[in-house]
Amino acid sequence: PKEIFLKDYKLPDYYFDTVDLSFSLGEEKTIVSAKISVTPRVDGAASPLVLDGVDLKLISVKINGSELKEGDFHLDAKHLILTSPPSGNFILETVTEILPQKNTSLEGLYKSSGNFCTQCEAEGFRKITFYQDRPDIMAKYTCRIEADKSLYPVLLSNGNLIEQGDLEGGKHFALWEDPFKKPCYLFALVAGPLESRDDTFTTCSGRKVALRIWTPPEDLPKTEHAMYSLKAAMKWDEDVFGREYDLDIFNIVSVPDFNMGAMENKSLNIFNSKLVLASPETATDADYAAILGVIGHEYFHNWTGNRVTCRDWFQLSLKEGLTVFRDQEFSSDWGSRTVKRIGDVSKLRTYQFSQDAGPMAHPVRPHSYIKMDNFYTVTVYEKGAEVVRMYKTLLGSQGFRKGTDLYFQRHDGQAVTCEDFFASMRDANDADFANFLSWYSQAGTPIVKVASSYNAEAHTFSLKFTQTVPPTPGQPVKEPMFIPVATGLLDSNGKDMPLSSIYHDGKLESVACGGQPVYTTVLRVTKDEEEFVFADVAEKPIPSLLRGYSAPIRLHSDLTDNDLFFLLANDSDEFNRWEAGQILARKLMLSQVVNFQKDSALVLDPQFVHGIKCIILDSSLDKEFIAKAITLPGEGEIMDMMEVADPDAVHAVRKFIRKQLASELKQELLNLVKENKSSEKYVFDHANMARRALKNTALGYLASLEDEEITELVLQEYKTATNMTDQFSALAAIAQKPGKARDDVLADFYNKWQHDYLVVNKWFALQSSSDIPGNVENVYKLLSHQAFDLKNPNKVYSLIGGFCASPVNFHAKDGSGYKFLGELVVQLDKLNPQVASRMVSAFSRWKRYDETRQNLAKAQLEMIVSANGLSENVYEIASKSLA
Ligand code: B3K
Ligand code: ZN
Repeated sequence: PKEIFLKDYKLPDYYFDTVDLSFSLGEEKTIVSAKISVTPRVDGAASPLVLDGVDLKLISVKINGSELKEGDFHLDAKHLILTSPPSGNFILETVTEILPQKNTSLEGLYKSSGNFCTQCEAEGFRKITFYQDRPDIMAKYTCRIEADKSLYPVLLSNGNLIEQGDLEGGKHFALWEDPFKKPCYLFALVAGPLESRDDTFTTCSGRKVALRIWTPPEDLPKTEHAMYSLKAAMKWDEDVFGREYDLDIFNIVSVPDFNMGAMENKSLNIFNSKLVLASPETATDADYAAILGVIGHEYFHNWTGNRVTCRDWFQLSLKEGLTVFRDQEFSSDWGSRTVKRIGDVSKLRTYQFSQDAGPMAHPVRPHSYIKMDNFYTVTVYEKGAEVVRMYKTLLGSQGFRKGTDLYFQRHDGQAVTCEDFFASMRDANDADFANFLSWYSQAGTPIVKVASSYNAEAHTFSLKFTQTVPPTPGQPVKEPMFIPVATGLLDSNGKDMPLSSIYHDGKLESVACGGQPVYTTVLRVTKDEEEFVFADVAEKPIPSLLRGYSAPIRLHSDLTDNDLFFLLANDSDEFNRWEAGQILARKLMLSQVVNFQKDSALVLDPQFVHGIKCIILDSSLDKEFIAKAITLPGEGEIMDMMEVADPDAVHAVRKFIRKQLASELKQELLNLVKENKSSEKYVFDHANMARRALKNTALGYLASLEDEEITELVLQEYKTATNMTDQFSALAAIAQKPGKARDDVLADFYNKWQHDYLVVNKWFALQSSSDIPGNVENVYKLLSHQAFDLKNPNKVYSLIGGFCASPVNFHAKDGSGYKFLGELVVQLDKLNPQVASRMVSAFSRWKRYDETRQNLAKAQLEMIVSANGLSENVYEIASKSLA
């Protein structure tokens, strides 16, 4: 397999100006005709034109109307090379044959439950027709689709419908024209028996946009929330970023077979149905929230990704980091900013930190790849979003907005790089960003230590920072990073102290801002070692560091447990209240892991119980915040902090603390359940969601007790639930313990919901991710369940992905979990390399475990790497994991 490097980027020799595509969709094969107007970049230089093409059968190729003969072109498994094209502009026409019905990779053109649909990002367009499949080739497209009218009554593509009509033999056609230039990865086509929910949105300049969400007819009632989300997103982008929609129509299509969440094709977004369809009875609050966020995300791409796109795939974070940031902000403005931030930071810590510390660690802008699909990662997306967030932290809201305005003004219609975004931010604000660009080029999570001291005579308070960035593959030595640390100081009453000025680099810098008192300031840490000294600090403060999680780093402060309990109770920065609780919980869990490994008794610190109790009883707090604050850090996060990860110890400790908390706070938890009963009618708003979250978190704790009465209570909750959030939480609570009650409700749930594949997927995931001893056996059985299908990515993510997410069973010491995954990856790879590659990633941190486990996991990785006909996708992850 060939590795591709950022440093080798070259401008294309040819540009494409217009592309006219024509599809004749058939049951056996599909014929694709393409007519492309080609312009050489440099006049007169007639270098070969290399077109990408995979799994295509070439029928004919013409230049300026005359058919090329053998010798005028060269065909290999991945390319069509025109050896000596004419100098000057010319017209290239190709006809190719493809087999969408046989395409199980779900990349290019394929069939999903009776519908034709496409997925072209990153490099799927080359499976549709011969093309320069790279994002810096931007052209205007038309697309004519011809198909059987009764089987495919709806024919969609990008842009506006300009012509349609009936044809002989029961066929019909539609002609679409997209007035905007676009890279081919944004091309889309859909054909099938779909119906739409229709609505309109009037833009800020008064244009009326038709909105349509397409699904099979029976699913239409479940698109109300998606439509609500779309309209909210359109309005928000106008209000917050000044971005107006640019066409008269916006389509969303929902399909059940899709490799990822969704795709932002110009004016024709295609979605995994689990991110469109929702009803109170079948979808949870988490599903509703995910739909809001992803509908927003794909819509926001219209400006950040489509109007301004990436020069090459190494720049992926230019659109993804920025668009994730935008969807995070959209969801924050919709609900609770703190709770959203907590969720996003937890995700970053659990998945991105782990990736950043393992063999697949790569910078936000990777330096190389074998398969681009492997780089749609938490690093490019979530860490990329943190990088964008840091600009905003440094510039403030207004400065940040000036930066994005300039970015759109300068680059509309262009394919650009991360430096271009950086330059817009800098130039619009005349800002000094020091070494900020290294966030794009250096991998690894910076570790920052802080030591504090108070000088009672001088009334100064000093913070000394030391930073290191750990080595990552290909980057043994790192430069210091530019880390914005938002900081406040609390007085002994827990109130924020006004900040006046800071000594730094031998200068006294004023913090004050136009006479207004300042309570949080952003310290710019740019060196290996650096000191900041706050002046005029009347008493010894407790520092609140990295407020709102102002940089994606691991922070080690010298705060004592008492300081942390104080922050948990008092910090005006709600995020840091949660954070203080998490730091305490992590310390506690790690200390008990040591006890477990020494066979000593596990104990729960009463001060911790008290801290949790205070949070539960604090009626001034947001209920969803309380739910988050009483939830312990995940097992992965704790294992990540250990020399040798010990899944059994971490699991036992987390279970012990949960049960102990439940028993000591039983009454308080019961009260939470009682006081936060759901309203009869399901309402998706923050207040109602928060009540449900708190009640269900309490229920989960209670169910860990051996207590008949509680089992009854949870069963009752299950039976009387009127929405999926409550019903599924109760089911999950009961399913914690093996036994008849568990078996009965699981069977009942399946009977109730077997007709709804999205609910059945939840049922798969709940069972596969269970920590019940020896669960691998159940998962094998579920593989042959009638509702399971290895060809459907959602089912794979639920059953196989779910299993790998349960550390005790996946890392079972007998190797049964590893064997299960190894076998499945090899099978899956033959059907769908992208999905197989996502699954094989579960092995990548094998070196973190003890020797027995290491050997077992390594053997599976070696087996995979040596499998016949292995895809480049899986090869890249597996071989890098072994290296
Ligand atoms: N841009 C797509 C992801 C495409 C993944 C290709 N393997 C979805 C998104 O981030 O919005
Ligand atoms: Zn995206």
